[in-house]
Amino acid sequence: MAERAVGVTPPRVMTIAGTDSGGGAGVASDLRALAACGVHGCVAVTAVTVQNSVAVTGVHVLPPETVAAQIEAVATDIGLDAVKTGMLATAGIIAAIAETCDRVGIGGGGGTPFVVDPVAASMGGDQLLADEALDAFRAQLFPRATVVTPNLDEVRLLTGIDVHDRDAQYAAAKVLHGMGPQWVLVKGGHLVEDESECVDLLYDGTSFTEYPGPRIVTGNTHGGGDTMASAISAGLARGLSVPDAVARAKRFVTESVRRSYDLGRGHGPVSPLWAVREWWDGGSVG
Ligand code: PXL
Repeated sequence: MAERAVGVTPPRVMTIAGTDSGGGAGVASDLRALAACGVHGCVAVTAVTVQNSVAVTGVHVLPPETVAAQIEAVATDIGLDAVKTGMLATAGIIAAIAETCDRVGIGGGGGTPFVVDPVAASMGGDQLLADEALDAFRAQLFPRATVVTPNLDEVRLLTGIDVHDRDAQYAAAKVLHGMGPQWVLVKGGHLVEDESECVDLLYDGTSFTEYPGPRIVTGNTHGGGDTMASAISAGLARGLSVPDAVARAKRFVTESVRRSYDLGRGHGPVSPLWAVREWWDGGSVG
């Protein structure tokens, strides 16, 4: 009997995030993006959201010890080449993550690359983070982060800066960098002054790099930020530098938004598995 060839184990990335019963954002989009980017996705669930394409109508938050235990179980057996965070829900969960990161060597100088996406609300404005948890983000996760990836709504919550133009985007990057992360990516998708492009801005405390991409006009961007942070963490796990991981993730997200689709009566999801889907649709199967 022919032996099955043993596959090469891909890099391993953990998402610490919430679930979305509509399958658009959070854990679902992260795992799709991680798979598409060629890494093995592991999961630490923080909260279960009751959600469809229109609204989040319920949130069940897991105990901080259960979040910490999921991270520790995976880190001490499977091992991790990068970690990303999404919806963290409460200050208690953030504290548990920070403590576990220190214990198992995630983030900080020399630790496993740590991508912190400071998710605060859904596209419809439903709150995904307790108000008092913003302080915990700034004090406990930002100093441990390899890169933080706020959108402009999250920038306003974290810094008080209302970004309406490129100058303010630069100013916000400086303020956020002062909170301790190695790199800051201020995403420009919500910047209305840019009509035909979305410019993301990367800053490491010394130099700025702009990442322009075409603006694809659609309401179906649910899960877009999660996909971006997941793709960055996959790139880091695969050994790319932060600027190269961001450049690749930016192109990947643009293509995922281009293939986004209608779902329900609200915001449809981006489509990180577009390349696999094209393979199926192309008749290469069977
Ligand atoms: O896209 C941000 C996000 C992350 N995680 C969960 C979400 C959302 C947005 O709705 O529901 C669980």
